Amino acid sequence: MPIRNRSQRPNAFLSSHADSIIKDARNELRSPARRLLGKKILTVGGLAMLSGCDLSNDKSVDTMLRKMSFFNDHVQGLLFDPNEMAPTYPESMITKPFPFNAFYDIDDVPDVDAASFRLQVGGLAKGKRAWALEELRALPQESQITRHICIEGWSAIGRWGGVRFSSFLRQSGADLTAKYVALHCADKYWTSIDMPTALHAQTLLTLTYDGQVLPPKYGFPMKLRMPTKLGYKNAKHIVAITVTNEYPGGYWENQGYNWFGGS
Ligand SMILES: Nc1nc2c(c(=O)[nH]1)N[C@H]1C(S)=C(S)[C@@H](COP(=O)(O)O)O[C@H]1N2
Ligand SMILES: [Mo]
Repeated sequence: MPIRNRSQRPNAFLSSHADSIIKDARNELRSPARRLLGKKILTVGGLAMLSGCDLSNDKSVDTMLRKMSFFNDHVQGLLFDPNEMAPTYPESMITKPFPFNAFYDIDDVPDVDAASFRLQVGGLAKGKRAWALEELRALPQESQITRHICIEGWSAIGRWGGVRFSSFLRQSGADLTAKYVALHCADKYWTSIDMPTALHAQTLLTLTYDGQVLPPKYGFPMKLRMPTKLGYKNAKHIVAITVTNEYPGGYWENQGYNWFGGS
């Protein structure tokens, strides 16, 4: 959350009129031209700045921002074009070595046992199937060279290979009309994505990095790669997937990162 100036008093007018501000903004965005404008300005921080809001610990302001953040997710969801592809790159542009990042040090990367590993699919999915690694490797594989963008200020190009997530979800009997797909990881990290992104053609359940079995630091046994989303949405070490209509949040999202987290 962008804290502009903690010493300034919260804008009492804005905080007490949060509902009508949100309603006005929503009406403003009904026409397509306005939506385009929204694409440029409607970041959580941008919206807060536009409204001249001075963020503070004040509870009502916090509530307003929470609403704005949800509103922003909604708008981003509307703007998401399932047919728009993220750029791909030539092999020569792969970043070497590809950076490691997690909410802990590289020495604490989880060690997942390949033989006993089962990927659990639960929630709104028929059969609640569990997949062994070999079964996932036997499905048709695709690969992509795309850019991973981390909110902490770095980006890198890498090559990932694996199963198209939309076909995986179909084969798992997932309800594709559900709102969310939650990703639970071996390191207690979790995140969740919107169904249109889950079904995007470039969203891959990756099992390899640069042609090799995905190494532990990059998320063994699997990382969900979405070049349309920021790094923190790209869950590593996935052990369970839940299809749901209840907002699942995420490790960073619950600490203020934008939930939609993508384009
Ligand atoms: N399980 C898990 N997945 C995670 C994270 C994490 O800490 N744990 N960090 C996220 C963040 S913020 C980034 S930038 C990428 C880093 O992936 P990399 O180590 O392959 O570069 O993983 C994402 N997925
Ligand atoms: Mo990140």
